[in-house]
Amino acid sequence: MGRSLAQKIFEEHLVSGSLEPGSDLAIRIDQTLTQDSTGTMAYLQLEAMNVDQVKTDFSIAYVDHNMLQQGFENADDHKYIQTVAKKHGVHYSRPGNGICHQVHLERYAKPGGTLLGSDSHTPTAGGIGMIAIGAGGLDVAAAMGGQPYTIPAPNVMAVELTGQLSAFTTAKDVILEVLRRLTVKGGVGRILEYIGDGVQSLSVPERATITNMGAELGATTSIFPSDHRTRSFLKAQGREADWVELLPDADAQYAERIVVDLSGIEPLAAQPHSPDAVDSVANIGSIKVDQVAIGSCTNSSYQDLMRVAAILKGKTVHEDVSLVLSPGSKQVLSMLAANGALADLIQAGARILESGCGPCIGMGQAPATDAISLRTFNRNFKGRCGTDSASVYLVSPETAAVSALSGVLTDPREWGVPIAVAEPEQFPAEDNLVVPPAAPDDDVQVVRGPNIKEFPLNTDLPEQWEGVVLLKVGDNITTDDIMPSNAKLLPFRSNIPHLSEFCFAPVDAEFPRRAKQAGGGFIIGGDNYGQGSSREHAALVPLYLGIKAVVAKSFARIHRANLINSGIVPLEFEQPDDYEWLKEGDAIVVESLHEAVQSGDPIAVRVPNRDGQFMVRCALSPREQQMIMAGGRINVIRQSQKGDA
Ligand code: MIC
Ligand code: SF4
Repeated sequence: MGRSLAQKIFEEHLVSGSLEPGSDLAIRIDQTLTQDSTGTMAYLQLEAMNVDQVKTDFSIAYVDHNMLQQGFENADDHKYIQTVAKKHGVHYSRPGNGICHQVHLERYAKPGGTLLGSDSHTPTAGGIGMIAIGAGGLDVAAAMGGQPYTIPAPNVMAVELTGQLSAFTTAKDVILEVLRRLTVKGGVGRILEYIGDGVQSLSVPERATITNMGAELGATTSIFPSDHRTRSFLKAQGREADWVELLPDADAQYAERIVVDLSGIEPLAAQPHSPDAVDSVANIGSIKVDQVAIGSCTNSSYQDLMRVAAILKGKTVHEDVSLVLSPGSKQVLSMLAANGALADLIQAGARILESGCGPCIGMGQAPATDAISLRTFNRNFKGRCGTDSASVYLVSPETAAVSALSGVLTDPREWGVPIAVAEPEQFPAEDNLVVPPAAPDDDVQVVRGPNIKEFPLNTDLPEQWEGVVLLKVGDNITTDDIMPSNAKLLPFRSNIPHLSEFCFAPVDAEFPRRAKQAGGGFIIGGDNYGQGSSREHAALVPLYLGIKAVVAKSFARIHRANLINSGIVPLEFEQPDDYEWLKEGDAIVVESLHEAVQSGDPIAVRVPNRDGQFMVRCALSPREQQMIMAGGRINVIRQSQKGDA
């Protein structure tokens, strides 16, 4: 039977388990990446695991998120990451070098390899033919320590691309079309493998825009073949030696298949406040625009930004629009500077930010009250931009640029003459902002500022729990809802006590007070609970507040793993109707917890104040059971170290 591309790479890296859907799959990890907002925690965990030198082929720590230095906190975190990386064999990408995913694609991603990153958009590297997966910091730390990464074996879905994009329709519109069809939970438990004749019409950076936003589908990852286009990209990066041809077998079997005709795609936009609320730009109409933000790990390629520059050249941004540009990498920004395009952008009124995540994670450039912001980014969750009342639309760079000039949402096809930007034959490939690690026996002092606090640890699972329902939330709750991030909170990613005061702030600002007063309790969630960012703070902060379990209709993949890593039990409703019945303030008693965790059989949960009960299930793999019983993954690792001693 023919094999898919994903299957080939998994088989090559298989440590244990199988690819049979429903079973666990443990793979060897070749490369890891961290970024600074999840990285401090990941390296604290690496230290707690007593890992001296990383065991991967290549590990790198990027600094790209917490770039504003309003106080000492972010600079302290950078220093900690730089020194801890140097000590343990990790490369360090300095602030200014660019966004982890963009830089990794340019300089380090390799077809056929595996990459684990403490950021949900790690699958960007799938654009080059790599199995690249986002995970919590603890899982990445364990991979640095040489442990395999375990996931439930996903189904591989073929996304067959036919035809070719027409002028002014882009890779961004392709992934928005996939999101429109599959929704933000349509990728859960799946890998999207792009196949078909249309694939070769897309360059590597275009493919990476598509795999980047596979994260918004909840997919485990997305992948493109490694073909002649991959070879040209790697050659232009001075890395032709990293190229291998990697294609699915002609008779590859896929669990599911969808067909996307590229020729039929038109300019699209995701409307507030979800990446799957997609409609065509033409249908949405000429709404007035207050802000346009271009860049991010989704749309920062040389060609993306050159097309924007070509549209803006010799023009002026509309007087009511603030246009900000956050380029994804030093490489792209320096190319724009060298060929004059940067001058065209500045002259037109673009406000140029440093290479980093910037407004995408609310690190500055929050829009005005009730503003409409068009962004080439990947997430438009309510409040993420830093302004609760703002409405964010996700669009392509072309739609963004044309609208920045007109002041209203504009279909870029109105621009008329197509813009051709040739793929560069050579990129300036200098890695001078990447600091190599020290030699293993060098004496490196790890610098810890006062902002770096200990992370909470759980205790063994008790046999019985009682507590109240502290909060009931709806479907598709994001980790931005659970533990928001913005310019004010990001500096505290290594300070769980401080962050805990803002847990669930966008949903219910009173939650932390109630949780503390009750000494902890339970959260009730709907479908796809915990979608979005990989931040394990969305598990560690509730743990700190005494949350014992989350009972939900279903969980998003990375967040479920983060809960288990922290020893918080993810319980699923047996009957989704019971979700409707439960109320905030209900008392809950869970008995025979050990049996429930170890057998996976449904158990009854009593609700004494309403004289009722409901059934939940705790379907865990043996490995997950062990972590829950021990109160989290760090405890399991510590116990095994004691056993080894
Ligand atoms: C995001 O896009 O939400 C982030 C910020 O990059 C997160 C990581 C984080 O919360 O630090 C992600 O995508 O995992
Ligand atoms: Fe940074 Fe935004 Fe990409 Fe997250 S999605 S890595 S915040 S640019």
